[in-house]
Amino acid sequence: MPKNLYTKNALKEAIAGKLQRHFACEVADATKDQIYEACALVVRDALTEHMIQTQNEVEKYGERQVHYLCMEFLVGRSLRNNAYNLGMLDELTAALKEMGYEMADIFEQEADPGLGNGGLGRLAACYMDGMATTGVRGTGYSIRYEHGIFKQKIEDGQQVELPDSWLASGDVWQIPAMDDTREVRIGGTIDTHFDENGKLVVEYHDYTPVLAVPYDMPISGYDTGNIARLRLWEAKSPIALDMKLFSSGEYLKALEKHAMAETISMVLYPEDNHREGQSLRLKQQYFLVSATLQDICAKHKAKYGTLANFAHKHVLHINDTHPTLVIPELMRILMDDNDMSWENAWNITSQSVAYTNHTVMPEALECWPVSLVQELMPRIMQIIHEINERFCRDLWNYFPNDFQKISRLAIVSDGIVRMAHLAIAGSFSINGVSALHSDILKERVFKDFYTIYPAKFRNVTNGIAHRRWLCEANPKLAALIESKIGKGYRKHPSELQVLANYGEDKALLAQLGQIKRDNKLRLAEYIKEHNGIEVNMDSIFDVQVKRLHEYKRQMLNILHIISLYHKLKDNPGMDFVPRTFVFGSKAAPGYAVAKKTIQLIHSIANMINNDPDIGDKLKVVFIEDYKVSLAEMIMPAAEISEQISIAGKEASGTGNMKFMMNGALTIGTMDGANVEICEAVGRENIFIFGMETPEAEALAASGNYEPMLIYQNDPVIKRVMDHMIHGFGDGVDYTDLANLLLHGGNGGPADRYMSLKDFSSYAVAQERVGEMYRRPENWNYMSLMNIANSGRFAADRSVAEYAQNIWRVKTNFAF
Ligand code: B1N
Repeated sequence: MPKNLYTKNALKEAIAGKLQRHFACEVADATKDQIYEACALVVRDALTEHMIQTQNEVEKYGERQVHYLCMEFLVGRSLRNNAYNLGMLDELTAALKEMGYEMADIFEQEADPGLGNGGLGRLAACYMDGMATTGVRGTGYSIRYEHGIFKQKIEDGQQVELPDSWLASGDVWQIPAMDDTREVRIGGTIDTHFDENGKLVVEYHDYTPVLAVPYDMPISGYDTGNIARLRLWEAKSPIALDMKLFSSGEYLKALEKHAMAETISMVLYPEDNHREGQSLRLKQQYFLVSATLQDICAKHKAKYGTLANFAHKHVLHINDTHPTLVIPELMRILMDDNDMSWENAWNITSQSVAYTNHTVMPEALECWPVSLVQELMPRIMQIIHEINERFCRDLWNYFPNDFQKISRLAIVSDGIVRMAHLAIAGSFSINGVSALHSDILKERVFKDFYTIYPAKFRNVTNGIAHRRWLCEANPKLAALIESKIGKGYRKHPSELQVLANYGEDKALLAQLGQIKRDNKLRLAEYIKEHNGIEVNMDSIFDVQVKRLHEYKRQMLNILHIISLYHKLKDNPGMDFVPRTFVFGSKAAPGYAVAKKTIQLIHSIANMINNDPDIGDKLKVVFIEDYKVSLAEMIMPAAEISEQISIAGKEASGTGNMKFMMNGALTIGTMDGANVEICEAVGRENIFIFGMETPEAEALAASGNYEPMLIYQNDPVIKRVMDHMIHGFGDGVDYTDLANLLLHGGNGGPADRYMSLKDFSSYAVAQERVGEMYRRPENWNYMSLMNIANSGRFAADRSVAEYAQNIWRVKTNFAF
């Protein structure tokens, strides 16, 4: 639909038309759900038109394209985002209003696709938005999981996982592209020999064929015709089940293969920052990689007739090591299917692949048993062995005779394939996701690789889609900002900086406070409705929403809440700045400590929220089923953003950026991107506490962390821990968690994340938060400084850095 048709009346007519054709109903009889779908179809028409144009331009100009491979894309809802980016949100809102509907109600009809776990998947989605807006020719590739991240229910304070079936209402945005269906081969055996011309022949026997069927989601850029496409592969079996085979015994075999194929895209693994060593996960990874590469190569060959210029035309960006098999798979395609020599294939491959590392947690670094790779993808294992041999020969030149080091750095060693080593060896660029994290990669995690290939290492600090997280999620704040500095920041986020000139503008500061209050009210109503808890509007909304993981230290927050409770119990009349602590978090279903921590939050919430001595001075709220659409309501309402991981473990964090951009103040450790947030806003506008990375790492390495000494010497901590050991009056036993903090678990060292060590400085920082909150004008000033300095954390900036320093493609972004 051309832009001049994005008028209220044209939209009304278009929506009515869709209702008539798709649901055979008129506006007056339509359900909200049908209205939503009609709106989505209208917006989709505009998108597909842009998508075709974008594809045609890519075809015509043959510019280098970026292919972003990620096992997760946590895209969130699409209707509002696309309408906003296409510049039709206001007209659509007005059109719906005249039809008798509130836009917000209609948005709520859309499923929130949970095709990811947390930060990694959401980052990929934010970068699609960034690529579309900055003019990068980008395609994302992932799996069309039938079941995304589980739906979380809380029963008796405990997490229960329910399947999420987002496809039921979420497929309006996905356009099937059956013609691009590819076949991926899993398992079986191979037979390699040279034919009479000396050409390598690879024969495949008894493998399981799996069809990869693509569905495309167009994602619009803001104020541009450029569209980024997200291609989601669905696994289908081509094996027709034929009862005639039954007597020959072939039927069951066929049935088994059929079922295996269709399982591949059935479910997203719900682990975050943890590797899952199951064969289905490896099949998923290879499925994604093989389908994607076949697709790119087939199109490339159709255009150029050769793959020799592949690296000039494509970048294959792998989001963490999960798609690392692109390296051997591209080698396979170049050599086996295109007769290329090893050397040529290797040059092309290693000049096409770029790798982003997202974690230093040892339990998340991927490795696969050789035997499993061999069983599921025998040809790929052969190629990995060859890559490894050549790589070790190279290592020998750098570290002659140092067998130990070479075996430590090898790709294959002790029957294990180390995916990160493969990714480093086979790529031209490796980057971390915050300045601190990139330094840790160079200085510690990949130190030896850094000595060999210093030029491969970079940093690109993460960024978030600021239009979604600020303009759309917080329209009142956006309107206030725009009344002062105009709309330029929508495309040039650094212009937010101009807001810093308004620090003395008392009226503006008051308006900022009022908007925060309005957003708090919306969250309070949600809490009232869903948790039955009445929260105090004058309390500090102190929020920790993120995956539940020990290193993120929700526990530290909880311990502090218990200590506040004790303080208030001792002296109920004290002058206390009221607080509402909000948690939202999913735990991996197999992660017992994380699940128990969720239960602990509930036990404490019960105790505190129902204690008449406490009244509305302290409340603890757990928001069930935290997801993108809830985050969009929570971020604008937060006043304190909890970013309290132990220093050196959170690669970046991106929630921290969303909070800041919405005017929340951070209480945090010097970890991940908190370091850069601190630098951006200045120490006076953030609450920093705790050990810094060198100290935390040294203490952990020394083995001298002795929480029992802290317990014995700090009466506040002692009382908190004793309370945990005695329980919170609901019969649930928490000695297991207490023991973990005080003595360590399973004979291991005491609490690797050293919550007790940072407790007192955290409590002091929280004390400062309370004092600052007593002076609303100062608080609002700090809030404004956070918003004003958040522009550098926009995804547009991150994407433009990737484009300039890694992908070497042009953008329209001005730094
Ligand atoms: O990636 C985010 C960062 O902001 C976070 O700090 C980081 O924790 C997160 C295996 C992961 N790292 N690794 C994962 C997710 C799923 C999985 O199966 C690892 N997630 C992160 C974006 O850079």
